Amino acid sequence: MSSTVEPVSGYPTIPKDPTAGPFNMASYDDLYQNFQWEDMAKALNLPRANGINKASICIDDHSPEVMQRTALLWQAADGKKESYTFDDLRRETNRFANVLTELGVKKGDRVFVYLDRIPEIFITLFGALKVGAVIGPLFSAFGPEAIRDRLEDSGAVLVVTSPELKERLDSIRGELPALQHVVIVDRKGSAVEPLHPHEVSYAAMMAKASDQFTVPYTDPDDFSIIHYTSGTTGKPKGAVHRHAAIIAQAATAKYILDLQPENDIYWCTADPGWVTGTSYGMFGPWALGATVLVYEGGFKAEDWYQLIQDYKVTVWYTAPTAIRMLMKAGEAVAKAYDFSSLRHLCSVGEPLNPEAVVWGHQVFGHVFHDTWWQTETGAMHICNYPCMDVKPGSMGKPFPGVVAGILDDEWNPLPAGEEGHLAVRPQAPSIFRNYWKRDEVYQSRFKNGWYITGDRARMDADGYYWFIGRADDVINTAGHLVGPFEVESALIEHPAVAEAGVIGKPDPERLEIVKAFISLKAGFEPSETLKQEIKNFVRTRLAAHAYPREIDFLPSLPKTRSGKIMRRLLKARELGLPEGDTSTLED
Ligand code: 6R9
Repeated sequence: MSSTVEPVSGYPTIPKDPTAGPFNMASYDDLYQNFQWEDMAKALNLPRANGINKASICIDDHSPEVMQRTALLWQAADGKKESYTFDDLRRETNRFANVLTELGVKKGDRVFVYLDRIPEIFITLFGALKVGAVIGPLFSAFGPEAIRDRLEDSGAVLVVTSPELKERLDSIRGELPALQHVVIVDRKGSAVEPLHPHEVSYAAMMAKASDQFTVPYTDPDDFSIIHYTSGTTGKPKGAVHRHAAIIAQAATAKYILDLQPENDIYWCTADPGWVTGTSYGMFGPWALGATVLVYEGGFKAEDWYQLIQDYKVTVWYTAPTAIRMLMKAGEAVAKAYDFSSLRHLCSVGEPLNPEAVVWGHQVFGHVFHDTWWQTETGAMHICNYPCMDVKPGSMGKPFPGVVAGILDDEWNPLPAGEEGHLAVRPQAPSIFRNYWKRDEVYQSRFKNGWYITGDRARMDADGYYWFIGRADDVINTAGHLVGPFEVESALIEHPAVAEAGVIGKPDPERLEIVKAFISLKAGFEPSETLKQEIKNFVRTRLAAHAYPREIDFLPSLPKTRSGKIMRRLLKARELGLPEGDTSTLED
């Protein structure tokens, strides 16, 4: 794979990793030419007598030898450790499937899980998949408004949560008429007895439940999971995936994460509240029978390094902001740890800057392989492969079975070198099947047979893709997408706020931060105290990652004549850029 053009980032190409495993593509081009999704399905022995149920594939249907292998290595924030074999998970998820059946949960019902990163997340999510429920993981940092939007929109009938997180749910319980049951996982023994009539104890129900359960027939097209994702306008939309997505998740876990299940200890740092934490925190790796490490705690360079050393992590999937934070912690910290177990590193969620690729190569002895995909694509789509030379700063090439394109504004393909809309043919089994109850928005994402991703990019003459930016106003802060409208909606609920406009402001560490421009209601004066109060208001109601880290007070906000706040203008002014067309600006 010789390079015919100068690397776009200006950094020299890094030759492919000599330690890439036996599963890697002997020749990317060869696999690309001959690839069939059907072959991938056959390799997973699909479809089976009971169709394609993600839980059966990931948990139950491994060889007797693999069933005894460790599926989950868990470390709590306080250092406590647990481990579960596939067979342990099979019995526990069967029990939870029986609990759900007893509570009357049926195929197609929405079951949400709102827990910290503890083993019960996986037990309850897979238990729910076994009964044919559509699962919805909720990030535990979400506040009441964020969970209300998702539970209300999806019509969830059951939520699994903890006594600690339940308070946030209680405050909006009255707004959720479809919600019938709340299952309380009480690891710390802090639940206040007696429970409310609609609440049940996880431990009590599990103790009585049988560990035998027969997974009913599941059609490849049956919905499996909803992930809410933010757009420019409106509340977050629920991207819905089907059970057949597992084919793409397993294939990409094999070829891109290069997982060799009999040897690897694999660590995905993403929370199951986000698509990376499900597609690659559980589905892909477990479909292959790989051992997954899950850490409950948050980011701290020393803790992360200690985990890699203690668990002898071999394959590591993380995100650019985390890598930049590790860079910031300095090489001296890194030098104190043994990283010799690591053999393959991957990254996702935001553009991976070439400096981070080069730094990773120096510190860990391996290149971070950037992977591009979205909640909507359900699985990795444009990536760097173990067998490929890495051009630092590039997202890599389409996965075999994926056709990508760069399109002009009329949705026609552009030649190499030109910037345009990044689009993919909607043919991978993992591509989303709808936005929950928003079919018209879903349909609007398809043009000329392409799925329009909302990103802008360019392809070079070697077929490598380079990310340019978002085509919309969606903010990417530390790998989390935040819709400006969601933040604006939360802001205007504060009693002092008259109007709010929200933009993403470039940031060296987090890629972007959320910045709000606010005009105050009569009788309120701008002050630092008020800024703090408003920040806190959004932080506790919406989510810790989505609150505005910067706020400017303005006498009024620039609006179109029809009254829409012009975020584009706010951003141009903030960045000192030309204001562009302001003919629609109100007088
Ligand atoms: C998996 C995930 C998707 C959006 C996507 C893009 C950005 C993801 C990227 C990347 C540059 C990469 N993004 N991977 N940008 N390089 N390797 O992150 O899903 O939360 O839906 O975000 O994130 O803008 O469109 P999701």
